Amino acid sequence: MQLLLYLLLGIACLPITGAVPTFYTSATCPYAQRTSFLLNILVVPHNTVLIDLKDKPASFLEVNPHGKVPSFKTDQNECLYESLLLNEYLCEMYSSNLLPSNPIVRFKIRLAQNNFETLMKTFFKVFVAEDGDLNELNSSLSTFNDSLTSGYICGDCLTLADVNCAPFFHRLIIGYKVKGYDVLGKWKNVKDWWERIEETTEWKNCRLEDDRVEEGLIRMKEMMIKK
Ligand SMILES: N[C@@H](CCC(=O)N[C@@H](CS)C(=O)NCC(=O)O)C(=O)O
Repeated sequence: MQLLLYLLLGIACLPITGAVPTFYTSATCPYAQRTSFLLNILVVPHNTVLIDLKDKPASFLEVNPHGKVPSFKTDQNECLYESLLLNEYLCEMYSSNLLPSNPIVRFKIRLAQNNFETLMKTFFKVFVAEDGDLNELNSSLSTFNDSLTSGYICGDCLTLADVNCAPFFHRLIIGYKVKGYDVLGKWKNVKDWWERIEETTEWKNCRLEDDRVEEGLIRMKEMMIKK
């Protein structure tokens, strides 16, 4: 009995030798911020490596030859990337109810993300053009506002759709502000939804300062105009 106890306690004290996953991110990337937000919610033990995208280290390119963030090296040495796919993997791996197993709910989450991506494309188009037409964007935002009646993008609780859309919505709010418009003042459901996101500690812990978001948007605009 004593021997058994000793063995059990001894095993419990063995150092954990399994590798910890590594998350490759950059300071301002909204795609990587999706994954930061999710990793915070799921409390996944991991190492974080901040990549300078203008000077990518060889060690990062060895992990992901595409050189994109977010990238995630699993404890099995698999490199995963593409934020939407990576975040689905994380939800599945860590059994999160942010992506329920019900196929219809999963479909709705993916559809909402799809629609949101279309909205963001319109936003970027309007933001880059000096005389951008706001009508199309306003109509998409109105539809988005109507879809938020239950509190979150897919119903009455936070799902992966909210997590994946949040970093981009932050850019939209700031981009609108730069143009002199107040998105949150105009659409009530959107405002309430955004306040719910802003209240979460997990978002606060990966949120970028508004000034930095603005700088990033202006840089992006200059680059797009040059092209
Ligand atoms: N579709 C990708 C986009 C990721 C992406 O474009 N990340 C940018 C930073 S925001 C990047 O890594 N750029 C480096 C490069 O393209 O060389 C995703 O969803 O993860």
